[in-house]
Amino acid sequence: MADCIFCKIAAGEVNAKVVYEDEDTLAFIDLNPQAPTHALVIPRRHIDRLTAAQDGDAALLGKLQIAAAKVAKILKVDGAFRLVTNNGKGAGQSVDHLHYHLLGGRKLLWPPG
Ligand code: DGP
Repeated sequence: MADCIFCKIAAGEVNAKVVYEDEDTLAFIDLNPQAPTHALVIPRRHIDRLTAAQDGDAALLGKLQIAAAKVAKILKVDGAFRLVTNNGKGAGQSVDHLHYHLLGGRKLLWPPG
């Protein structure tokens, strides 16, 4: 997608602190961290949000989860972390490219706000 900031990061056109990448997924540190460890895990291919995913995206979504677990290990928060996606503006989604927030390094309260 031409105007998508996360597509640009995935293409290497915009800088980001990349902590993990493979052929289908990418993870980088969030610009506006909400925890000592805050990474975003994205598919390279543009999908607007989780509800825009199709049946044919099942393998990619699985890879995203596996990538997230690897990122948690790389960032040394695999003992305690939260993986969350904001789906839609009302849920706080500000970038229309599917991404999971991986948060850790502090006590994570439940329920979230
Ligand atoms: P959300 O509000 O759920 O759509 O999360 C979007 C997150 O993306 C937000 O925490 C800030 C982050 N973000 C936005 N633009 C950039 C960017 O250019 N680089 C990085 N590293 N993070 C970004």
